[in-house]
Formats: sequence, C-alpha cells, structure tokens
Amino acid sequence: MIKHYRRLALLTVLVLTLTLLAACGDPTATTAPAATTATKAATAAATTTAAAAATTAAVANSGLPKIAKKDKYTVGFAQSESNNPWRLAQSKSMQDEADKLGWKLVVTDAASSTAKQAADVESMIAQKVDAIFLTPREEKPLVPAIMKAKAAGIPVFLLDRNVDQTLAQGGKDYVTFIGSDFVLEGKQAAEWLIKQTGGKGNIIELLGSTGASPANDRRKGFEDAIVGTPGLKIVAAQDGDFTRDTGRKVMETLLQAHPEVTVVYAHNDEMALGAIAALQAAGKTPGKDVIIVSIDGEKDGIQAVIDGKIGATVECNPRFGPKAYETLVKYANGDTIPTKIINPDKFFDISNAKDFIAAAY
Ligand code: GYE
Repeated sequence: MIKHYRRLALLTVLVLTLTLLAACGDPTATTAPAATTATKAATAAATTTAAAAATTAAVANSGLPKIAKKDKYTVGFAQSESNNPWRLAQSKSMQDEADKLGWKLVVTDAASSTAKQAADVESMIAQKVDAIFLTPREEKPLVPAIMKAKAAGIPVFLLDRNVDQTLAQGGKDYVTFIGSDFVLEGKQAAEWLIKQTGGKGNIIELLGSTGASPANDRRKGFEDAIVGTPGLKIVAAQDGDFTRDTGRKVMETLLQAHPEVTVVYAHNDEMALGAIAALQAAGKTPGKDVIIVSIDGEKDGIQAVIDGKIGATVECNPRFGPKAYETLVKYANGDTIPTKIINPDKFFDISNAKDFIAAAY
C-alpha cells in the first residue's frame, strides 16, 4: 500500500517537472510572464520612488521641530572642550549674550570626549531645553545625538564645527550651521605662503583634532591650493589636537625626523605657539629659519605676528553668541533660515596686527 503511494507521488513529481520544463522551452511562455514582471516591477519602482520623494519633501518642509515664540528661552550649549583660548572665548560669548537677553543657558563641557558630548546632548534632551547649540567635536559620531534631539522635538543649531553632510543636513536634521568657511581659511593661508616663500619650502603641517570638520577642511583648502606649486612640499602632517602643548610635542618629534623644515602650517594659533617653543628649543629662529602661518587670530597669536614669529594668521571668529540667539529668534518667528550661515573672517599679518591686538581674546 505504502509502496503504491510512493510510486504515485513520484509519478506526480515527474509529470509536474516535465510540464514545467516544457513551459520553459516555449519562448512565448517565458517572455510573456517576464515582460509582465518587468512592467510590474517598473511600475512598482516608479510608485515607490514617487512615494519616497513625497516623503523626503515632506520631511524637508516640516520635519524640523519648531520653537514656540517666547520672551525668554532655556537653551543648551554643548561645548566640545575648554582647552584653548578660542573655545573659552566662544563659551564666554554664548554666556554673555544669554545673560544680556535674560535667557537660561545650560552649558556642558565634553572635555575632548566625543562620547561625553553625545551624552551631554542626551541630558539636554531629557531636560527638555527649547533648543540645543552644538559644536560637534567630530564630524560623524555626533549625528545620532542630533537625530535623537530631532525625534524629541528639539531643534539643533550647529556652531563652528560641522557634521558629515552625507549623514545629516541643515534644514532637515538640524536647523543650520553657523561658522567659518574652513576651506577658504586654508586656501588663504596657502596663498599668503606662496607669495611669501616664492613657492619654495618644506612644510610641516600641524593638523587640528582628527575627525573635526575644521581639521579636515583646513587641510583640504591648503593642500588643494599648493598643488600647482611643486616647490612647496609637505614633508609631514600630524594631529596636534588644536592645543599648544600637543602642538609643541608633535613639533619636537617631527623636527628630529625633518630638520630640513622651512615652513610650519598650523591649523590654529595654539599649535603654532607650541611649534615656536619647539623650534626655539631646537636652536631655530621662528619667522626667520622657519616661516609660520596659522589660523584663529587669538591674542597670543596676533602678538606673535607683531613679534615677527608668526608670519600671518587667518581669523576664525569665536564670538557666536549674538548670531546664535538672533538666528534662534528668527527661526521661532517662522523666518526661512539658510542651511549655512558663514561668518566673515579677517586676515592678520604685520600690516594690521597692531590694530586688532586690543580687541583679541
Ligand atoms: O580654530 C580651534 C578650536 O572649531 C573652528 O576649534 C574651531 C576650532 C578653532 O579648538 O582653535
């Protein structure tokens, strides 16, 4: 009995297989369903794309959390670190302006820890601040925190450092980026250097903190600008973390490996000042044996220009308070906010350094 059923089952399978094979061998049988499938797929794809486009448009128009109009706000300022005069000047400007307006400012200091900065943003979300001002220490790792704030209905404004634009965008995930054009800063430093050296030199580049947008962009702006000047060579480039002490240590090491250096390009004045100390310790005269160009325009940097140690420094303005809060108010009023607000920067060299030292930080 069982044997009989097995034989029957086998026979059925055989018949079914043969029918299928026959169908496959028939050109009309194969093309027709394939064409139908293709058409269906195309229609489905078109519909999905249209739906996706509609979603994207909707997100771009209404995805950002709004802020209610109020007389006074409670806002968060998530600072990345406080280890150089630039960052201290930025924090002071944010606090001074909040005090002037009578707003409450919740300040955190991530002390150079990107992970802590993400946690700081989360604590601001938990405190339900009206808006968060964030200086993302690095371009990528702060993006999830920005998304969490957005999901919690709290708008984020990026100050001075940007995020990776493939991961988050202004007008969609955060309101806007307010800061300098770092690529332009690097370019201006390079252009001054080309003129000053006649296009010849062995450069040590002291890079800002790894992963920070000003470090990436200042490198790009500078390096792209010297491509057409083969006499200017970068003999070494290393992270000096935007601080004087690390700048000095890195410079000491690099000097031993590259005594032929004639130029230092530092991504900020603090590292340039560290490099000056290292050069002097090695018996070299900054400004003579080695030309130095940097960025920021802090008081000690401008003084070094006056003293002839730093050749030029491109300004990067840290005083964000007025612009930051004014932008928030405009946003609360329903004004359209550009997705990037670029600060105009000056350029300091021996011709004008004296005029700006008194106002510097
Ligand atoms: O140049 C540097 C600071 O993010 C633009 O960070 C800022 C930079 C600034 O630590 O001094």
